Amino acid sequence: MAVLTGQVVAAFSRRFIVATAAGELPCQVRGRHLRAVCGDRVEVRRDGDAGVIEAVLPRASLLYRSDAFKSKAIAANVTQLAVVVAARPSFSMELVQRCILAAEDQGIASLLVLNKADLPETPVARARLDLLTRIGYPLVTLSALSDVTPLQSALRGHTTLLIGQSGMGKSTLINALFPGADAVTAEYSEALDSGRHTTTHTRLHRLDASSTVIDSPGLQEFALQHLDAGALAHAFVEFRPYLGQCRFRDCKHEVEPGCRLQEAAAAGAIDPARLQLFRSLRRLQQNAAQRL
Ligand SMILES: Nc1nc2c(ncn2[C@@H]2O[C@H](COP(=O)(O)OP(=O)(O)OP(=O)(O)O)[C@@H](O)[C@H]2O)c(=O)[nH]1
Ligand SMILES: [Mg+2]
Ligand SMILES: [Zn+2]
Repeated sequence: MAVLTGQVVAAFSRRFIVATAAGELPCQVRGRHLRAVCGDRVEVRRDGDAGVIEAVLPRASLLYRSDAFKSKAIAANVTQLAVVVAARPSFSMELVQRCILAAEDQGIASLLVLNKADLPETPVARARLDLLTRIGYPLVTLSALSDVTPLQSALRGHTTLLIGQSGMGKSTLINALFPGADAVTAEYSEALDSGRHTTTHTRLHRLDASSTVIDSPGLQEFALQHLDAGALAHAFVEFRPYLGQCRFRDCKHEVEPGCRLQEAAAAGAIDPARLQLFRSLRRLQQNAAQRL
């Protein structure tokens, strides 16, 4: 029985597809404690047409989201997050920012993708993203139904995770980038069921030897309970120059005198909306900590 190395390209709850030099193998994991996620590099013991994941190799990054009760790994070894939004259905700027904060915590760069540029409401959606483009997050505007070349160069050399709410067009982008991927897409109906998403599992696609793209199920929420207050502040990239500079070492950046973040917000160096978001997320964390 040969031992192969490979990469997890699809993760269902306890079943996986691993791409190896010998092709794609359906796999299970050995034992109860080993956890594998999409993007993981693994050692597989091959047994005929299937395999068993024996070991997960060290991860460069592990992106996860949480709620008050549990954390859930989304993908491993991601080097770039592409948050996909569109003018329709409407998107939540807070959700977009939460995704980016989780990525920053793992040292993962983020890119904004404004899809469905053919929709007439696109300039309004574009204006909402200013909050993030001003900080320096790059934005690619395109229409997955007509031309994805604006996105292609941004994907080179990266393992990119496409993330976002249902109906933004992540799987449509995948189909345009990978003719043959045959990812299921569907019109999103807010009226039908707010918990519905079309894509139900993560799937990794290889663009070239050094570039891969991962499709993921639509998000309804993205909690950050796994970040403590310090990590949360650090995840706001534009706060970093001010951290550790407040008069009080345990400054909560609320109403304390000598708070460098409040000063920076008053001076227009950071956006007050971002400081507000930091405060509300921090309060959420505290409430969760009290419940436990
Ligand atoms: N007008 C327009 N519609 C688009 C575009 N891209 C995708 N759509 C449509 O948007 C709908 C949702 O697309 P999907 O690709 O299924 O969305 P998704 O983000 O993968 O959704 P989940 O898998 O639920 O997370 C489909 O009806 C697509 O045809 C675009 O560029 N322009
Ligand atoms: Mg999808
Ligand atoms: Zn402060």
